[in-house]
Amino acid sequence: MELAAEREASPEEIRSFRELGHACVRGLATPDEVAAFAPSICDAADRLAWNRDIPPQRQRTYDQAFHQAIGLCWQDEAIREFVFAPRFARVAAELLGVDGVRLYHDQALVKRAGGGPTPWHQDAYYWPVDAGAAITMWMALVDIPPEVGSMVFADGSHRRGDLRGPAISDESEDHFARLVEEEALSTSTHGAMAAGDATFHAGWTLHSAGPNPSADDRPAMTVIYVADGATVLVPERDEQRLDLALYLPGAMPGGPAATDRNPLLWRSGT
Ligand SMILES: O=C(O)CCC(=O)C(=O)O
Repeated sequence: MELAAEREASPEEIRSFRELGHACVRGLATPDEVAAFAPSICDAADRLAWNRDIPPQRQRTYDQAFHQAIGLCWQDEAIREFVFAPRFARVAAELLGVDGVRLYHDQALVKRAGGGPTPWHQDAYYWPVDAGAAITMWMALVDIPPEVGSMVFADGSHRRGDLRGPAISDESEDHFARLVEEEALSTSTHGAMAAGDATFHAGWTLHSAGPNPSADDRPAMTVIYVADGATVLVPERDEQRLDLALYLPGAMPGGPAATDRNPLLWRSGT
């Protein structure tokens, strides 16, 4: 199945992303398209999640939130087609307002039936690239009911940059939940999702997600894009050093974020 047919980001999606730091794009993939790819993604996620075998007594909040499998596009050709889809990449580029985007990395996030909440965090905490040049797409691979829902975003938090909280953990949850409460930050969620609906959020957009009280797993696939022409920054912390080694192998601070693991996925006019 081809995911080549493109679509433009709408003015409302662009406004939402730029003003609020997040946007919801309903129906970015059709139910048939998702049905063609989801089994490979879910099967790979089940086999390859790095945190799938942690015994319950050693699981941190983060491990209880979801099984996380990274870099699936390099494991399976069908998944590569999904992750490299020009349709998704074009929306990412247009929301960011850039001429082209490259792959930063992909990850499947499967919140298990009964799984816990996703603590508040900022993705760019981990990224050795300018947060304004990168964007996360999160796509529902099944219909997600309201009681499970999608992410909760702190509106406009992307404009505040690094809020200097800790890595995703109980500590980040405490730190950022206090910030949200003390500053009475406005939050929003796009709520229930149909398979193929996606949200996009900016690197510094503060976000979290609720638990999964349902009897069904909640698989989602994410693709993180970096603007074509973005520069690698000097890593500030170990998490950024690790991301640099894993997702930009061989790239040097000051140089382009464009290794052979970062193919160009969409460029305007091509
Ligand atoms: O799937 C979730 O619960 C959270 C996802 C998330 O934090 C992200 O994609 O940045």
